[in-house]
Amino acid sequence: MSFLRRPLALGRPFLRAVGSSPPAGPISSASTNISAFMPEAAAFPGVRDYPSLLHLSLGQADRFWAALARDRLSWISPFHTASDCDLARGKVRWFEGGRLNVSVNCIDRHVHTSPDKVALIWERDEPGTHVKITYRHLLEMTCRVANTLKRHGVRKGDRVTIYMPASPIAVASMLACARIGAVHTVVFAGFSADALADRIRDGQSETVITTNQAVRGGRIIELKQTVDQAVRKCPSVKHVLVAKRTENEVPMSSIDIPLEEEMMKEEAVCDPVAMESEDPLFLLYTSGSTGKPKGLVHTQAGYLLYTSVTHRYVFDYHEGDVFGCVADIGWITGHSYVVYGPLCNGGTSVLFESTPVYPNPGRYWEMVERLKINQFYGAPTAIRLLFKYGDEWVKSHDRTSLKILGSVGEPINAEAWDWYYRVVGDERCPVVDTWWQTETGGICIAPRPAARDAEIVPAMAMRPFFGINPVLMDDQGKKLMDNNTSGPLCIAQAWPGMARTIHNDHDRFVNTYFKPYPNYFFTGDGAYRSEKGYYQITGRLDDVINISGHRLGTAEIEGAVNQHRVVAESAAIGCAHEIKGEASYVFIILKDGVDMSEAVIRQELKDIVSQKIAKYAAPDHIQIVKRLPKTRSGKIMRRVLRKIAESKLDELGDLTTLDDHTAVQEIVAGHRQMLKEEAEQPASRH
Ligand code: 7RM
Repeated sequence: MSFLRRPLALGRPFLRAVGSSPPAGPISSASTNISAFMPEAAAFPGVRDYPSLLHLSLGQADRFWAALARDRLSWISPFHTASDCDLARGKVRWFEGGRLNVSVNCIDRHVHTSPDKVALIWERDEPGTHVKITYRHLLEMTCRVANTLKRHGVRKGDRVTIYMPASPIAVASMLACARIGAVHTVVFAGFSADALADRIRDGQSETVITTNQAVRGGRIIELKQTVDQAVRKCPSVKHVLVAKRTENEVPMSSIDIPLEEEMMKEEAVCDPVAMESEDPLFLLYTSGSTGKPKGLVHTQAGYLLYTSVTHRYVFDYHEGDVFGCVADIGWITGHSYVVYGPLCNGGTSVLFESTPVYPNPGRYWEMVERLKINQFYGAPTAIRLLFKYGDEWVKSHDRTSLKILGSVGEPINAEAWDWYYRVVGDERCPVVDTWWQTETGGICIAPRPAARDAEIVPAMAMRPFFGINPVLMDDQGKKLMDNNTSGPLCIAQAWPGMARTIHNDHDRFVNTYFKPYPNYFFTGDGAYRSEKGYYQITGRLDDVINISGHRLGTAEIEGAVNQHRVVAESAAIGCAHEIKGEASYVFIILKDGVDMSEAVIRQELKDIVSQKIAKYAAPDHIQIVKRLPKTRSGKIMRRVLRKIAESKLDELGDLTTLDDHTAVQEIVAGHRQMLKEEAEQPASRH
C-alpha cells in the first residue's frame, strides 16, 4: 500500500513571523523550505527543513521558544528569561518576568480582529442540533461568569472545580477562571460523587460549577445530584454555581446559585488580571500507580504557547478551518485541543457533547458533513468500535471537508489505523497518531510536522515535535543510541508545555517523573525506535491501565474493591480488550466464612467501583481465587496474572521466584471455568 504520496494543498499562512512574507504561490512538494509551512521558521536563517528546525529547537531551545512566544502570544509585559529549568530537581520555568492573560489571548485579541468569527460549535447531544458561538459572544459569556465568580468571593489563585459536560458555558467557565487568575480543575462529568469529592478536597476548591442535568446518548444524567452527594463530603465548598442544560427543575440548596440568572445581573466586561508566566492556570487530576490521583499543575504562558504551536503544526490548522476534537473537556485532550490550542489560534473548535454511536454509528461522519470539519481528532477505541459497524455508516456521509485525521489516547492498532485512513479519510488525509500525556501538556510525538509528503508509517507516532528530545533507556538507565530498539521512553530536556508540579506534592512530582532516570523526564511508557528513527509507543510500563483512552491506576481499582466487606485481598490488572484497548480484570480473595453467591459478589464489586471511581472503571472480569501468585518477598506477580487474564497460558514465563506453585494452577483452572460461565451468560457482558 502506498501512503500519502500526494502533497496536500497549501493554505494561507496563519500567523506570520514579523518581517517574513507569505509564500507567493503553491510550493511544490519537493521544496524543503519549512518557512512556507511554518512562517515563524523564517526568523531562523539557515533553517530549511523539519530536521534542521528540530535540531535548532533542541540546541537553541531558548532562542526557538522565545521567538515563538513573542510572535504568537500577546503579552502585558515581556519576559526577561526564556527558560530556567533543572530536570534533576523537577524545576521547570519558562518566560519568567512576562505577564499575560490567557483569556485575552484566547478571546479578546480575536474579538478585535474578527468579532463575528465562530469560536465554538457546540455539537449538542440531540442529533442534528448545533449552536455556534462567536468570539464576541464567548467574550461576553466569559466576562459574565468571571464577574459572577468574583461576586461570590473567588480571587486570584483560588481553585474552582468545574464538573460539566462539554458546552459553551463550561468553556466560558474555564476561561473566566483564567481571566481572574483562579485555577480551574475540571473533573470529567463521568466521575462518581466520591471521585469528585476526592478531587474537590485535594484541590481545596471552595467553588464548584456544574449543570442541573447532563444529556448523553439521549439519556438524562442527574449531574447536580452527584455534586450534592460530593459536596456533603466537602465542607470547604461555599458555592455551587448551577447552569441549566435542561429545562427541568432540580432541588437547590442555600449554597446553590443559578448561574445564568446571576450572569445576567453582571456586566459583559471584566478586566483581565495580569498573570505571571509561571502562575498556575489549572490542575488536572490523572491516575498514577498509587491509589491517589495526582493533580498536575499547568501554568500560563508555556502551556498556552505549546498547545497553540502544536495545534497549528501537527494538524496543519489554517485560518478558516473547523477543528473537530471529540474529546471531553474533562481530559487533557479537551483542555489542549478543544479549548486552549484552537482558541489561542483564533480557530473554530467543535465541542462534542454526544457519543460516537448516538443516534447511530454514523454520528461522527454526519457531523463532519454538517459542520464541514477539516481536522477530525478522536480516539482509537471509538475508531475500533465504529469499524465493527461497517463502512456504510461512513460512506453515506460526505467527508470531502476532511484534511487531517488525528488519533490520541492509546496505541492505535494497524487494523484500526488502516480503516481510519482508507475508509474515513478516503486515502486522502494523513493520519496523525499523536502521543502525549496529561503531564506533557500537548502533543510530543506525531507524524507532523514534516515535509507534506513525508512518509507516515501506519500506527506509528513517528517524529518528535519541536523542542522534544525523546530517548529510550536500557536496563542500566543509560541512553540507548541505536535504532531498531525498545526501552522506557524519557524526554531529555524541558519544553514549555510540561507540567510544573503535582498540587501540594512536589516530592511526588520529582519522585515519579525525574528520579527514575536522573536528569530526564520519565513518561511511564515504553517505546520502540525503528531503523529509520521513528517512534512507536508500546504502552505503559507502570501499574496504569488505559481503558478506552482513559487512564486508571490498578491501585485505584483495588482500593475501591477492597472496601467491600467480603474482600480480603485483590489484584487488579489490565488485559487486552478488542474495543476498549484494555479492560480491567480483578482477582480477589474472599474473607473467611463469606456466604454469598459469586454472581452477587461480582455485581456488588462492579457497583462499588462505579460508585467509588466511575462507570468506565468497573471491572470486566472478576475472578475469585484462594491465593494470589506471590514472590517470596510477598509481591504479587502481576505479569503472571496478566498472562492468565489474557489466556496466554503457555506464556507464563519464569515462575522460579514464586512462593507456591499450586496457586498458579488453581488460578488457571478458575480462569477457564470463569470464561466458560461467561460464555454461557452473555447478558453479564459489558
Ligand atoms: C493525551 C492523553 C496518557 C497515556 C500515555 C500513553 C497513552 C496517549 C497515545 C498513547 C500510544 C498514542 N493523556 N497514550 N496517546 N499511547 N499512542 N498516540 O491521552 O494522560 O490521559 O494519557 O495514554 O500510555 O502515557 S493521558
